[in-house]
Amino acid sequence: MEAYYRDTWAEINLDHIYDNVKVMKDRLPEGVKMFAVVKANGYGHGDWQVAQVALEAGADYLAVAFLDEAISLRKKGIEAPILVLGATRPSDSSVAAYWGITVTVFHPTWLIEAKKDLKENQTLTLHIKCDSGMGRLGIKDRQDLVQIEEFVEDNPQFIIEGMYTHFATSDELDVTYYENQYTTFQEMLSWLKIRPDIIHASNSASSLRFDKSHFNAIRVGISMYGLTPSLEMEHLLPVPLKEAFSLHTKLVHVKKLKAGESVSYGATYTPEEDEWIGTLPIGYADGWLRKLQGIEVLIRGERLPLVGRICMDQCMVKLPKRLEVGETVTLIGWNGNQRISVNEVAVKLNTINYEVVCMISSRVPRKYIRNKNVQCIHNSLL
Ligand code: PMH
Repeated sequence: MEAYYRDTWAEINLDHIYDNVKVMKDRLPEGVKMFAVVKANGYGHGDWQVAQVALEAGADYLAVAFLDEAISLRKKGIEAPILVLGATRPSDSSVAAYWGITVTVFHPTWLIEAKKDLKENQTLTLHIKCDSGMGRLGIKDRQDLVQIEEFVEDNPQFIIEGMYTHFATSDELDVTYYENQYTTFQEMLSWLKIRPDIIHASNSASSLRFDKSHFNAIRVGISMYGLTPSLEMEHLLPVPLKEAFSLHTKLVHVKKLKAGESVSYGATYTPEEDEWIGTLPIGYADGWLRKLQGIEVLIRGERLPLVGRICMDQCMVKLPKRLEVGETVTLIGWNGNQRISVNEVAVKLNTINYEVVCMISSRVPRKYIRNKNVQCIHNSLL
């Protein structure tokens, strides 16, 4: 049996992810840990595969958004510590403890509820989340932190391993808001009676720009995938990053359209002269959104525009001449000596690179490259 039966696939270069983790880990002072953020299926790259290679390259801890993502990694054999960054329902505490997963506590009442669920012989490891200015999850008041510490003192089933916060603007050139958050978090740390082992605040942007906010761990997502946290700070990246995600398809049909004939739903594209048109088996259900009408793709190193509306499963490309069915078409990545970057697609969509890699759906099989060879192929359908 083949790993997939369609001519569309994403290629994930795990060698690049390895190099990105290593180059960032090597910059850190001795003793500073690295969390590899593999939520959202490793930002669309594949959580398990990215987790494996990140750990190999020196990451110490994994981070995901919610409990299901953490359990999924455990079920695939990942034994490294995993932190759930988002809210875990207190009624799922015993499940988290069963799988040995660290959860985030962001309010004292959460602990009271969680205690009801936890079995007597179970322990649950916690990181306290502080809201220093993100306005999302986290304690803001000293009293809440005191209550959390007191509760844990009286309930040894709970272990406070870490305390953290998250920056809202560390990828922006103006550092005012970042500095305010940094100061607020420092103050929150001073409220603690006992300082937990792991203090962390930095995402990719702040860990690459501000050494002072390393504390003793950083949480790295986007830069591990080889992408800049923002275009604004791209020139400030202290290390080279290698993009890991590329997206490819093949010409499945090539035909000549006569002048005046149209392409796709709405007949929005009508060439004035006879024109060669190629059909590609990728569409908006794969995450190649309708808004990408008009973007260029690469064939034999040449930039060619998508014409007509993008359909659910297919779209059409304007060809310079008759080309053969089976020709490789690159939507993201290198083809010949031309490249379409994730950022180029993001700009076209008026969004950020994070969203582009996350939006390529699970219908698209992922081909993993390790040590320059295809290591495995993951197809969520078969
Ligand atoms: N820590 C937390 C709490 C996060 O939410 C994220 C990313 C990271 C670390 C990693 O950030 P980086 O990818 O910039 O390195 N979270 C999100 C988010 O919620 N929306 O976009 C990125």
